[in-house]
Amino acid sequence: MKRIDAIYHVRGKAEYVDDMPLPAEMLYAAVFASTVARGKILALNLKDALVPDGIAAVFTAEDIPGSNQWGSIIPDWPLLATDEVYYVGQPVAVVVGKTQALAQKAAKRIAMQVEELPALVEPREAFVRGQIIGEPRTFVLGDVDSAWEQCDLIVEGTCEIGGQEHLYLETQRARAIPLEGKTMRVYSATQNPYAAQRTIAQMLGLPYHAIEVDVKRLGGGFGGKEEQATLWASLAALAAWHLQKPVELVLSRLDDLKMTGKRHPYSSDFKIGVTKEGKILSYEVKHYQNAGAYADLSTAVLERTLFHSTNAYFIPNVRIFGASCRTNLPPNTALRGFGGPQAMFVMESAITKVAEKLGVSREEIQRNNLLQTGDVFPYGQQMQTNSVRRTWSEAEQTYNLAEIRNRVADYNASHFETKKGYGVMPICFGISFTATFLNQASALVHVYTDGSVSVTTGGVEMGQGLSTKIAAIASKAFDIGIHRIKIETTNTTRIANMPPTAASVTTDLNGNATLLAIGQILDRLKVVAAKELGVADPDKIALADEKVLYAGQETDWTWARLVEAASVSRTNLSAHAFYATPGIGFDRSREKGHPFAYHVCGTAIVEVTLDCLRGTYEIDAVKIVHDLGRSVNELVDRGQVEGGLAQGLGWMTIEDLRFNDRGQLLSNNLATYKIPDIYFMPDAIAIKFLTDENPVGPYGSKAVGEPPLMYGIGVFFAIRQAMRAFQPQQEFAFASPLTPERVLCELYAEELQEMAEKTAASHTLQAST
Ligand code: MTE
Ligand code: LUZ
Ligand code: MOS
Repeated sequence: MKRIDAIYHVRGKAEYVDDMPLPAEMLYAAVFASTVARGKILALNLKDALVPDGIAAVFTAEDIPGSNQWGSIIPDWPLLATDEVYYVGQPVAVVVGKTQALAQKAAKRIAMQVEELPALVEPREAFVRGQIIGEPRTFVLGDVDSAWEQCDLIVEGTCEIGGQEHLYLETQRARAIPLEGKTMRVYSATQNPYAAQRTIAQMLGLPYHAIEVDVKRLGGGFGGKEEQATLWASLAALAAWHLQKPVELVLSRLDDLKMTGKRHPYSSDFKIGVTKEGKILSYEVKHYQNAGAYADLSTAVLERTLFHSTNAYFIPNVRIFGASCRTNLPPNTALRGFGGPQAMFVMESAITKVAEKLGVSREEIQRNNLLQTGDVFPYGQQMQTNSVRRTWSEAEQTYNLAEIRNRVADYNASHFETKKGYGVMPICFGISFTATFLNQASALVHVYTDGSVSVTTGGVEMGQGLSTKIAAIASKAFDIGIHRIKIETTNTTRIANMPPTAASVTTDLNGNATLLAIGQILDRLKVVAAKELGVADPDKIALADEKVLYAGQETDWTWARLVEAASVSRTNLSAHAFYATPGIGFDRSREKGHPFAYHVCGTAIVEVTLDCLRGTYEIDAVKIVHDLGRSVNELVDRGQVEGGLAQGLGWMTIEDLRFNDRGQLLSNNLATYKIPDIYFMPDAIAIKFLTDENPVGPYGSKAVGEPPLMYGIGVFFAIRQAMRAFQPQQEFAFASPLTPERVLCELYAEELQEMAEKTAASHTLQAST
């Protein structure tokens, strides 16, 4: 089955916030933001901004009637800055005008006097200065300290992990429309309609029911609209509220890059101890997360880092420490993987360093330590399946790892200026929001008397194919044609209190809720059918392929006829149902529990060729075995695996997010921030699925959105292997992204050092003559 919205996408007919008909008298908002990373606001002069024709108003924090503070976990973030600013791009005022261009021009006329203060941009420095958000956390398993003595080899190291820009196609935007009474409808490009509703209501001092948030679809979210879309929706709503006119707020690409948070950079220390045989006995890791200026989701992201710190391995003695460090960067936020990728990168770095010291292949150490059924994670949960080992051996056999190893060795023996490398990357990602209460969802299903069906859930379509999957689930549950199913917009008046569309669980949660709602309607329809057929037992009624069966035999009743009859006999053809993931929970006082409904596992092999004269590389192939479950739509899921992989490869290689020490974004446009394109991706992507039934997913399916991103981590270690083939004696850093520039600098570190010394010497010479 094709995606249900594909036809609209290819014809340019798919509706986003921008495509809705313009309401009369709509105004446009522009944001005036801080240009310094930290400072005291001494004076703010708005007068000049009001001078040009077509400017309706300028709003600041003083115009907020209710709460200026927001944030889903810790409400430490002001919607509009008051006395101080804490990052470049922090909103201070909103200018509203007849066109966007007018509003933007007027915003430039605002004069703000700021006393600039020294900015913090490095997480370790923030940590030393006590700038910590929430509490540092520590997970412990076994006894690390006494385990070191039993190790034959102990190595230590440091990782510097870069951030990542979401680069959703549709930039942040919202349109707020005041309605009768003191109410408002807000069309927001958000993954989290309920958060927008809550925050806007609190900002205006209104009950939640006064605010309706509606979302048709997003042009990508990738986590960047899980928390941060709320800010822009709120600012549009603030202006619309005061002016009693529709107001739209859209960030330009450059403003979006500058003003929004990204994936968290991490600086981490590891210490790992192994036996001669390559068994990991002990692992200690300390993660310093660069959280940016406000809490956002950072503490939750850090928590997932702790959960995934041992990735797909069983290690009996572990101590994992993590701190969320407050710096003067835009608040960092969710991005596909949510702290998991950073944790896994450090684990893989530690294993790599061990392998290099022992002079064995990475995969020898990896294979020796893979999780199996019954193994305990540092957070207390037991591994329920053997799919790490199964995907590993499946990948090893299907893709002939031994052959790849020999081919690479042969190539490297006979080539000097180019080298090949490969990296095997197993993953194990926990499925459920780590905050247990978020694992809930509702669905609302109507059957109309013509047999057509309307489904609303709390999930947001953001390109991941949610609508297609929910439609497939509904079509299968009723056993009626897909053309009869319509997926409605996500709307807070139809579904209340929903969690964000995130954590890869949206189909799991909302699909299950949809099945429960459909189950209610089917039960009622069976009673009607039994009555109409004059039989006693509704349990013997079934629907198959739009026909009514009794005791397995076809009758002359169809779906459409049954629905019509049900309505005439006054049967409720609508249902609302609620689903909450059973059996999960976590005790933070002990840092132990069963936080995840299940794990998604897989193994990838990444192959590269490195040009050792230029530092450039090609990704030759990526070969994956992925634990997918019984897919609801395999084409959509394959797209998620490929898309996630692309985003992971980009994060590790060419996506070079840079700030200077004054907290200014240097990679502030698409000429300086590169993402993978079709040419960057390998020609050969092989994907094989394990298709065991998942008992807790709708129709046995599994979450798929985030885990494949982490296959991309393999590319770092593949390139590193090629670098070591060229320079076997050199110590290379565990620093990402491994851009061609970085590769070159590392390969020629000695020569560069010599050149620098010569240059310095010649300067000294010149200076003394
Ligand atoms: N795929 C597309 N095309 N666009 C997106 O924004 N977001 C990813 C992933 N895949 C995203 C995507 C992220 S971060 C998550 S958490 C999941 O989709 C969310 O959707 P799901 O829960 O339905 O998998
Ligand atoms: N968001 C969230 C997430 O709030 N909690 C999570 O555990 C999570 N995990 C992955 C992605 N987003
Ligand atoms: Mo995804 S990072 O959970 O939006």
